[in-house]
Parts: sequence; C-alpha cells; structure tokens
Amino acid sequence: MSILPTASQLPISGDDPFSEALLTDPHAFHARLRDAGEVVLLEKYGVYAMGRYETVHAALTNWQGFISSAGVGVSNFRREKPWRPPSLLLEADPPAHNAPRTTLARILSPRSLRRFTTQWEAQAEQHVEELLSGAAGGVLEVDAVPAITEAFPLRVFPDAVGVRREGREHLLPYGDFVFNAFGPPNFLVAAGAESAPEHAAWIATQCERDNLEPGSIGSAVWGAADQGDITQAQAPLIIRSLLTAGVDTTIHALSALLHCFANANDQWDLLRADPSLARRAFDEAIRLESPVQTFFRTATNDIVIGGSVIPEGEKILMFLGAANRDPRRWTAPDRFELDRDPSGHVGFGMGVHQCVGQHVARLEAVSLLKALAARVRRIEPAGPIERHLNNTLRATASLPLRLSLA
Ligand code: QZP
Repeated sequence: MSILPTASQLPISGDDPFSEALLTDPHAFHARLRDAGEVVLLEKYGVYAMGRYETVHAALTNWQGFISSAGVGVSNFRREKPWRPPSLLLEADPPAHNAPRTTLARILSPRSLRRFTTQWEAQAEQHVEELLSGAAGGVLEVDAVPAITEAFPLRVFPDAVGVRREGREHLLPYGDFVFNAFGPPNFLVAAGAESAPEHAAWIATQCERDNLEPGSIGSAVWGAADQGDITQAQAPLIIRSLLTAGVDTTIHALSALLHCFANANDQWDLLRADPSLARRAFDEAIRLESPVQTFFRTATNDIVIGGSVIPEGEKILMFLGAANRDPRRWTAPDRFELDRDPSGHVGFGMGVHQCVGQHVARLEAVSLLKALAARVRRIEPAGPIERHLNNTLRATASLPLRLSLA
C-alpha cells in the first residue's frame, strides 16, 4: 500500500474561470472549488487551483516553494518569452526582489505618504462638492465610475507619481491589458493586443528621469538610484510598476466600495456616525469584492497539499476572491459588515509580495469616503451595476447611483 498520495486523488474541474460566464459571476464556481478540495486540477489549463482561505494563505506565504520569477500569470517564463520585460517587484524572488521591494516600501510607507494626506483630503472634498453642485432637489443621479471612482484617483495618483497631464488616457487601457495578460490568451487578450504596444511605449517614456516632476514619488525612485539603493537601470522599471499596479486596481476597489455601500444603507449610516470606520470599510470592501481575483505562482519542487502532489515546475492558481469569502474562515462571508475585523483578508496578497502600494490606495479611499460621508445622507443604486470583464480584475464598467444630500 502506498503512503504517498498520488495525482489520481486530485479533484479535477472542467470549469474555465476565464470564460465570459465565470468572469461575470464567479461566486458559485468559487464555492465548488473550495468544496472540491484543497487543490483542484483545472483540466483546461493544466494548473493547480486553490480557493480555501487557509490553502491560499499558506501558498502566498511560501515564497520558497511557490516562486514568482517564472511569472504570476498562466505563462511560464521558463518556457515562454514574457510579453514585456518582467517586473522587478512582482515577477521576482528574493534575493533579487529585496532591494526594489525595500526601496519602494520606504517611498510608499504611511510615514512618507503623510505629506499627501491634507492635499488629498482637500481634493476629495472639492471633487465631491463640484459633483454635488449638479444635484437637483437634493438628489443626484450619476454613473459613479466616470464621475467619482475614475475621476478622483486619475487626478491624485498620477500627480503624486509625477507624470505629466498629456497622455494619461493611456493609463487605464495599459493596466487593463497587463491584468488580462496574466490570464490565458483568450478573447480579452485578443481584444487588447493591438493597442497594447502604444500604451506600453507611453508608459515607458513617463518612467524616464526627465519626465518626472521634481519632488514626486517617481523622482524619489530615481533619488534612490542616485543613493545606490537600486541601480539606475532598475529605476524606470520600478516606476513602471507604480503605473501598472496603482491605477486600475484602486479604481475598481473604489467602485466596489461604493457598490457595497449602495447595497447596505445601514452600513452607510454607521460610517456617517463614525467616519473613522472609513479605513475598515475599505478593507471590508476589498475582502468582499476582491478587485484582484487571482494570480499564479510556480512550484519549485513537488509539493504535497491535502493529499495531492503539485509537481515541480507546475503553475498554481490562487483564488483570492474565493479565499476572502471562505465560510471556513469568515462568518456570513457574503455580507458587507463594518462590525467585523476584515484584517487577514488576502485581497492585497500576503507575505513578501503583499501589495506595497496598499497605503496609497487606502489613503485615496479614506479621503474620498470621508468627503462623501460628510455630504451624502444616502447612497442607493439607480440602476444595475455593469461589470467590465478582465482576466484578473473584478472590475466595474458602470455604477449608477442615487446620492441624497445631507
Ligand atoms: C501588477 C508590476 C495583483 C498584482 C498582479 C498586481 C500587480 C503588481 C505589480 C505589478 C503589476 O510590478 O508591474
């Protein structure tokens, strides 16, 4: 009798998580995945999927066993050429990962970001005031995506990075393509492929030293190169990471946040009574909606999980969105609740790669939420939310809201 688990014990799924149907509504699939076992083979792609909180958490924190340098998409960089030069942060392992990570963590630390607090709060208040000046009879109906969740971050974040105004329309489509490209080469990748090079070229130009505003976050990265913390060749790629990972993610997180509140008026009342709940609200929305739904790692050796073997060199696929709603970890996982502690969610990942920009996103969200809570008595849906399909992101195309003024 063999005591070693065999691959035949591995649950197998024929589902395609990157199909139009499952990207549109992933939750029933997530439940099937969690219930099938700790690890499930996705037949269509030959990857090993995980949806339970404990398993995803363990995989995220095992950077020795599950590496990032072979790519965090379905493509294995050991076998296929990456479509763009790999990220020094995302697609790297220690020790190569250490200097870029430490440098950017310092530049984006809560302490370093304090200088933006007053400014972003004032800009959020001004943005909300201008928006609400369009209200009639104390009510404003608006698509929150263009009017709020895109407009505000697209203003403050590129300003903070130090990017010039002209050409910023490249930012969102560039991010959209990058996040699609982590998935398989499906209809979404095909639709974006033609225009990707021009977006990528604009992004690369903005990362050059002379194109970044003095005193900005981008110019601080070049300053770190001058100090010898990182090399001159690394600086532009680290700035590229800011412009890749910091735009679409935050925008879709803000849409998720407003969507959560529009469907939970009692929670909006709680926030208005205690605006210090804004921070927790942001993390609870990240837990519930998981704007980043998935990414991959690659096994460095045969790894046994729950009686199944993940063979060396194979890709694993971690479903952050499934882990963040795992009833084994969360009570009433599908509810948006400000009286729970959402910390420990894996919406920003976990371990050595945990989102280095999360303090930036949180500051944007808290500034905006506080400005809205001060002026808006009630948020309700004014029509159905429309999803924007992306292979990695749970994204929003349209979020019609009815805002009643306080
Ligand atoms: C994307 C980069 C969830 C991650 C895949 C988000 C992300 C992080 C970093 C980069 C891109 O460094 O380009």
